[in-house]
Amino acid sequence: MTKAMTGAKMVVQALIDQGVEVVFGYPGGAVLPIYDEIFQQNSITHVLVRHEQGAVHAAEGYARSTGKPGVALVTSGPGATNAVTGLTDALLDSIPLIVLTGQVPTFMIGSDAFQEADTVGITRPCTKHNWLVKETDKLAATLHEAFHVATSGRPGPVLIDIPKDVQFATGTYTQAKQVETHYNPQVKGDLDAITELAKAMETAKRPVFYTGGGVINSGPAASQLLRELVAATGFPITSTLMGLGAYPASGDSWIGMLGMHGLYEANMAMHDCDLMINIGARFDDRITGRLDAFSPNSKKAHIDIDASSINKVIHVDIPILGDVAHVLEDLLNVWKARGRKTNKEGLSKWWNQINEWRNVKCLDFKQDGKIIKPQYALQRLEELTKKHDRYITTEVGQHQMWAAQYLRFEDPNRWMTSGGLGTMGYGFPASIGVQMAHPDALVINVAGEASWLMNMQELGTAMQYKLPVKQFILNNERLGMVRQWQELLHGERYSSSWSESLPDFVKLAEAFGAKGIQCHDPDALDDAIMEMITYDGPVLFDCLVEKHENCFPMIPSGKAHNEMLLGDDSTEGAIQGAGEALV
Ligand SMILES: Cc1cc2nc3c(=O)[nH]c(=O)nc-3n(C[C@H](O)[C@H](O)[C@H](O)COP(=O)(O)OP(=O)(O)OC[C@H]3O[C@@H](n4cnc5c(N)ncnc54)[C@H](O)[C@@H]3O)c2cc1C
Ligand SMILES: Cc1ncc(C[n+]2csc(CCOP(=O)(O)OP(=O)(O)O)c2C)c(N)n1
Repeated sequence: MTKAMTGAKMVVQALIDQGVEVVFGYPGGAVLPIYDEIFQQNSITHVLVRHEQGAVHAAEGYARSTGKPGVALVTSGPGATNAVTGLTDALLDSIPLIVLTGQVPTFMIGSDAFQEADTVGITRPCTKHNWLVKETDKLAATLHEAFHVATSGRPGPVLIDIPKDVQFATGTYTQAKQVETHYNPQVKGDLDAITELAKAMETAKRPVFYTGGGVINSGPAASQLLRELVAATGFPITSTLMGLGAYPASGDSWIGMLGMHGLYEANMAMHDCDLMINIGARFDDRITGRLDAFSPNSKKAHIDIDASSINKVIHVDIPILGDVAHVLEDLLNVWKARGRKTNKEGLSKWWNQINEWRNVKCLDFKQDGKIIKPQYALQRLEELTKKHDRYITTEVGQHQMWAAQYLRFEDPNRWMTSGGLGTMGYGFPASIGVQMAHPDALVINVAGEASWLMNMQELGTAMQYKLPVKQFILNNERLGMVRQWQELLHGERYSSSWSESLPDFVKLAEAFGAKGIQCHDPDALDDAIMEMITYDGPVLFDCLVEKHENCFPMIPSGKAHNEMLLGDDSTEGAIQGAGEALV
């Protein structure tokens, strides 16, 4: 059935037909017809953010915590350019987003019109795909295709630029099912390659599953199959920052996060393994460290839905192109049909070795004295919130890494962090997006004070929509991660890594009508955290922590996995000097 309607109405109709419930946006001249249509309907909730960067990060939080695409709507020119950081963030972390931008009327494009920017040009490198729609008749089909592209294969952000005259004009609405798409990424893996992997699993003496964000992207079935595979084989499993929760932190085979700030046992297992099974991870440089020293003696398999991800950084012996859930299902079937074999003797020795590495206790720290250690703050946060229906977002810096180390994730889609782009300012708006999707859940953004200030205006959004997001700020009055690198790698020359004019966060919260809590005393911390959790509204928690604490373990850039720095409180202390590290 086709129907005549304006372009602006088509936008709203297409969003409704695609099952969209929430749009994060900010109005302006070039999108007013769409805002007018939003005003006249009740199916979609529009959340007015305070900055377009906030809209896109909120849409990311919504998407990552639901598995559904996030939607943002912004105006032309500065609205679109403000969205660029969020788009790039979503592209690097494979988050499905649909970003709609207004554009000047078609007949004015190229005339330096008011608030004109070449949005498709600017966003081409930071979207999975983008479109400038010049005819109203093509708008609905483009919108439906955009949802398909954003969510199929490797997910990512897409953008549709809609000139104002296209919004005003009347055209024919196309239903989603009438749209023919030519983008159909391969989801089933090659059975020969899967059988080769099953065979390698039967004989491996030192296997390890190296899992990543692709397991989360693939959906809940992938996490279930992963759990089954790990339980059936008894192989150790590690994950990247982006994959936390796909396998439970309480699971028997969990050896912790790997990488630059990963656990000693996870990195050593990666370095010494003889079979590495990469499931939906992309050999990021925070993982590999020095490439020519990366896991020198292992056979490597890589399951990934994006052909361009395979053999991009690390050459693998068994490439498997496909969706994690599909491939794991086939892998389990093949491995079971071949007799469920593993090398039991080898595996037992391997676990003995891993347990020795575990004894290093790389996350140990001492909370003595009257100053709160950031690790302690997170340990207490974990203890007091773990039984809740809890979602965590983070900003970027040391606090982000400590959150990954000390909070424990049992399920997928509970952990939202900016991994690839490392965007300070991501966590607060992302927490707003998560809370919109899960109104009754406990949503906590673990933040550093510097990152949090980058999108602090969103406190207005949290107040307006009565979103009880908790902002847990580990305040070290420093750009902590930068300060740490300067201490370890730049001769303790602390160039511009602290702020001399931080606000009073309690008063700041109160100025917006939110609750502010400050805590500096380890003995008062539990009560203060409980006050935060039980307060029915947004809270800004200013947790004053040790200012010069460093985040360990740490593999300095350009070093190998077995050249990790450990903190003084772990059993072995610092293993190697960081002096010649490449930055
Ligand atoms: C300060 C800082 C420190 C960091 N330190 C660490 C660290 O110590 N350890 C760490 O792990 N990370 C760290 N990171 C994050 C790091 O930069 C990368 O973002 C992260 O390691 C990438 O994770 P990933 O390999 O799981 O890839 P993702 O970016 O999640 O990519 C997923 C991969 O899976 C594929 N994929 C997607 N969907 C599917 C599907 N359905 N089926 C199959 N494949 C699919 C994609 O094509 C892609 O190759 C740090 C970031 C910051 C900001
Ligand atoms: C937008 C942006 N600018 C700069 C950086 C570089 N950077 C990474 S961590 C960091 C310091 C973060 O400080 P804070 O938020 O207080 O967290 P801490 O490291 O102290 O926990 C900086 C400046 C970044 N990641 N993002």
